[in-house]
This record gives sequence, C-alpha cells and structure tokens, in this order.
Amino acid sequence: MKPLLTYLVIALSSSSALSALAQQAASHAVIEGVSVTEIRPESLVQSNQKQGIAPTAPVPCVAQTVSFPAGSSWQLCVKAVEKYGLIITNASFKKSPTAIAISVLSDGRLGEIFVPYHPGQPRFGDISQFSFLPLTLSTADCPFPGVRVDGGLICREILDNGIAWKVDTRVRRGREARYWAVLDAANYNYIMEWSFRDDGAIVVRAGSTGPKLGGATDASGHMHDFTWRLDIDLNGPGGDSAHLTKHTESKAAFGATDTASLITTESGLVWNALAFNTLEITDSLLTNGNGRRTSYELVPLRTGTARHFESFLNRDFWVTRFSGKELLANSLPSYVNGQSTVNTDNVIWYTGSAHHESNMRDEDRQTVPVLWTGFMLVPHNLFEGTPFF
Ligand SMILES: [Cu+2]
Repeated sequence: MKPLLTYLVIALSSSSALSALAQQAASHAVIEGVSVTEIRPESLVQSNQKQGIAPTAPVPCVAQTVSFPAGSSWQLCVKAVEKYGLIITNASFKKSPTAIAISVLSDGRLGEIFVPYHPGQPRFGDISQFSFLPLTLSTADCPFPGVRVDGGLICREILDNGIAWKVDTRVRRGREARYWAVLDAANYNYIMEWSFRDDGAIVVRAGSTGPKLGGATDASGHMHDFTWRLDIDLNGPGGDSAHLTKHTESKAAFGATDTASLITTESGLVWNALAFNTLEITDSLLTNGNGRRTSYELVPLRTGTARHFESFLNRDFWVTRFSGKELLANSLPSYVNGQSTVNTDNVIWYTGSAHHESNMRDEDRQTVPVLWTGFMLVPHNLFEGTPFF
C-alpha cells in the first residue's frame, strides 16, 4: 500500500569534520498512512550563529531539517541544557522546496519560571535561583513513532494538528514537528514544548505537573509564571521592529478599530483582554511575493494575568535590544534603559501564567495533572495566499 504522506526528518551538521564521528541511525515506518524516514546523527552539533549567548557561546545543538509533504520545511537546532531546559536556535522556514529560507528565531527559551505561593512565601525563581537538569525521557514519555534526540533529553513528534482550513467539501489538515523536554525542578516537572507547523506558525507551551510542594493535602495556592525570551531575528538579526496591536470597540456607536503602535524604545507592555493585544514583529526589508510587509505576530494563549510584587511581572510583554548577557527575566526592568528598538536587533519577552488555586482538589493528591500556558507566533504575509490552498 502506498503511503499517503512522506516526512523527511534529517539531522544535519554544519561541520563536516564532525560528520565522520557521527553515529548514523535510520528508521522507516508506516503509521496510519504516514511514512517517517529519519537519519539521525546524534553526535553532530551545530553552532548558534550569534555569539555571546549563555550557557556556552556558541550553543552546541542538534540540527534538524523537517520537510513536510506540502513542500514547506523548517530548519532548526535543539538542545536541552541545565538551568534553562529546552533551547531552540536558528529556526528558519522555507515555503516551498525552491523558496529561500527565511530566518525567524535565533534563540528561543524560558528566561524564568517564577512560582510565588499565595501566603507570600515561598517565592521560587525556578530558573534564576537554581540549576535544575532536564530529565532523560523514556519510551513511555516519547513512544514510537516519536524519536528521542539530544541523548534522550528531547522528544520529537511529527503530528497531525487538525483542520488547517476547510471550504465545504475541500479541506486541509495541518502538520507539525513538536519538540519537548522536561526540566526536573524539585517536586515539579516543567514541560517545555515548541511546535513548528507546515504553514510557518510556531506554537509554544509550558506545562507544570508533579506532586505539590507540601504533599497530598497541600492547600496552598500558587502561580507558575513562565517568561519566554525570544530572540526573533526575522530575515536576520538587524532591521526588526515591534508593534503593539490593539482592538477598540466603540460602546457609544456601532463599529470597532484595529491599530498597531510602533515600540520606539525598550519597554514593558501590558496585555489587555479587551484590546486583544498582540506583539507584531516586522523586518524593514522583508516582503512577500505580493509586495506586502512580512511579520510574525505573538498571540497570547492565556487564561488570566498574574501581577506580583516583583516588577518584571507587572508587564506581560517586554521589548529589549539584543544582548547575549541579558538572559534572565527577573532583571528585565534593568535591561530597559532607553535604547531604540526601531529597525534593529530586538529580543521579545512574554509572560504567561498557570494558576494552581488554593484548597486542594482530590485530583491533585498524588500529582498535579499538567496545566498549560503559551502563545503562538503567527506569520502575516509570509505566503502570498492561504497556505496550500
Ligand atoms: Cu503548581
């Protein structure tokens, strides 16, 4: 029987010297009509092209090329490290096999997981105050056809993510490559997940699970505030600008307006549910085949907004100039010192919170089931029309 779809997932290296040392592994399988072919040189590393990024510069990582049956592809590099957990570097997207690769994300990671308990104490900075390790995943974590990469610290899954679009009898389902790792933060396990879709979108989530700090009957509510640090380098590191989008409904009359404000200097910004705020990142030179400006829009996927005594958590978005030394979110207010953020190399920070409320529920006795928060990076005017229509 002929497979309906073919995925090619190839790990490559930028260094031919290392190729000779590579352990080659290949597998081929047909699962529900999906063919997965894989060549996996585990020992290969690629360097982050950008210097000055901790924990080591350049970041050694396992390079990946994911080619979808629709013809689009992602190139990226993955690594799970002590302290930060999963780090994605050098992610670029090709709309078709013959299109040029467009740089999207130079470095994506969490810059803090802050966990303040409702009574006021304790207040854990699970990234800034500790050096927790990523867990080695088992086949129970990452069953076939999922593949464990980076020595078993990262799971890669090729998934059908449901309906991408539908017009009466015509329909297209989406595909994605999902990478996830788990940071072993004392009692908690934090799942760090990045999904790269065939339409150019990226979906990022963090999940918290594990036994409660005080045991089965711990009734103390607390918040898990995940702050992502996103070095978005659209069309390369320079020439990027960020805009806060805003929706305004008129209560006095019919009608509504949508606007976008350029962020001119380093800033912290508030997300307002009534305004449907997003952050849109443009590049001064990048346009699509229709001559329209290409951007990536950070769209929050959230259930609420946490505000705490710590000032970095009194804003939901931050825009700063790139610095390889500025990695921890709890220092964000000190990173904001008036530098221009127009047509330059910026870093975007976004906080989403997961709330574990007070008064224990019995479902949380042995372990708290996973609670997620995250965001999407959605392309605008990357394609010239609806992808793969
Ligand atoms: Cu919790």
